[in-house]
Amino acid sequence: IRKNTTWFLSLLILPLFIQCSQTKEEQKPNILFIMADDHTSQAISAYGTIFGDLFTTPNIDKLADQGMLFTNVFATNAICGPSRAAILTGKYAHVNGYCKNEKGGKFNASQWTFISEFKKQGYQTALFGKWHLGSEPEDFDYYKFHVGNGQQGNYIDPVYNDNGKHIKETGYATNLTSDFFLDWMKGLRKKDKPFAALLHFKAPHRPWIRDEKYKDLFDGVEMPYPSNFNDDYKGREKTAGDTWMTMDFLNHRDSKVTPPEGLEGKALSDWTYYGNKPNQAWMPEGCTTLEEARKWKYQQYIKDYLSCIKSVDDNVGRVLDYLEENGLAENTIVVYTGDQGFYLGEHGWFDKRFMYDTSSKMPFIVRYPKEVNKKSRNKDIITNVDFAPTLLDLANIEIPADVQGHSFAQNLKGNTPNDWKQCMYYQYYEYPKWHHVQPHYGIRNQRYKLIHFYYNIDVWEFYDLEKDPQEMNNAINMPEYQNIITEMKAEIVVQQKDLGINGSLEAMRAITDADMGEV
Ligand code: SGN
Ligand code: CA
Repeated sequence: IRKNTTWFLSLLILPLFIQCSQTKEEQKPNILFIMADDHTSQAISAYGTIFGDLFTTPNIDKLADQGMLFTNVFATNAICGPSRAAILTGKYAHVNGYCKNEKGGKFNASQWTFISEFKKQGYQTALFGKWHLGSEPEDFDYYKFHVGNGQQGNYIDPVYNDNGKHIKETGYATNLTSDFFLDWMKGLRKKDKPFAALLHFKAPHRPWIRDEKYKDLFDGVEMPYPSNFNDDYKGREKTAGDTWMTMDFLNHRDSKVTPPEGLEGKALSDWTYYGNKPNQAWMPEGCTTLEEARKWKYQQYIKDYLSCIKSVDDNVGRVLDYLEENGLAENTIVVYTGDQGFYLGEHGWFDKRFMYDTSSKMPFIVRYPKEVNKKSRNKDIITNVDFAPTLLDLANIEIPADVQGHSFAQNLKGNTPNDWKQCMYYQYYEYPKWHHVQPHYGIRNQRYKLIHFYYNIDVWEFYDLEKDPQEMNNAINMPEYQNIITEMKAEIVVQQKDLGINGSLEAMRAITDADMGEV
């Protein structure tokens, strides 16, 4: 009888044991890192937009509703490849080796990344959509990323690198990239392991091509303009006033103008990109002044850009539904972000690059029901090198000492540490292509920003963001700020030393001049 009882008891206990070990395994959080290329917070309704009911992002807003929305998250170098490299490595561009898109060469994908660490810890890792770092990704169990167009990818019938094989797919990139992610979730993924997946949309990157579904969206509507659309760049003539990113630089292709009949080859290509260079501002039909042309181009641009985001938002909805329907919503950390901010007509521009807030600020939303309060908001100063250590920290994985970013896991839980950093360091190297933005570095704290433009000009700018959130008044010479400016100049030296940046202008210029190779 005794023997039988023991046997019977062990039968009862065994499943409990299995149950326990499974629960522990399941408790490792999954990571779903969603990033849309050039998606800026002025185009997410949860952040507040100037478009009112004309444009909303209900699915991204749902994440903000169920999690934490951040208002002071910054890219440390506001362009694509460098932002992606900083996110993956938790290190600044000069350390991870990827400082520029143009002549930036190839990202060394065999270096440590948060993905390589998750893989090492037994996670299933995967990448979908935009990679844009020149090299082949490493440490992903599965990847399917955009090739063609220097890895920028295409909107319609794009070619993907599917685990080493180039495949031309049929359809619209945003939908396809989501399909591939969902296929992997349902199929190839090993379901007994946690996952860390990157879902990186090409949209809403230039040339802002819409899905058929949204071809008529905003027809007959005049979209509102940002209040500084007609910036005259006073006091910033050599910096903000000397770019190739005003509405004048939107070319025929951007503006979706049909080419005249009979154009072929080089003539067709010249016509298509006409507008890209200085003194090529062209007049759309019906416009007689530059001012009218700028408004006309803005209307086309903003409607296309926002239409691209409607598709992103729809697909975020599909993905969130899948997580919910499969019991994965509770235990998955969902991040939604863009690789940098973007100008939607502010200062009269499109594109990004500047340390000014509109382009350096990233939208950033995290949903993780287990640890993060619903509808929570955070305004701590955080940068893209902080993402990698934070995700590892949330999964209880040790952060290597050479990672430069800091975990904000406590901030996410609503307990910002008292000694949390008060300012961030920024540096942009690429010049003159694209868009002719002077290389610059600087620091920003909760109230002030100091920038030095250094390549072939020597210009300092200072902004009081409380009084001048749009950064229209360069206050570098105003007597009342001289003490703060002196302090911040000293702080720049401290930051550069801490980060291992050689602050000599020669060394910095050399990075801009270096040809690391085209992708
Ligand atoms: C392309 C775009 C630029 C854009 C860069 C970088 N020109 O070169 O307008 O700034 O990408 O974008 S295009 O005519 O080819 O569209 S990034 O997102 O990769 O940094
Ligand atoms: Ca980008």
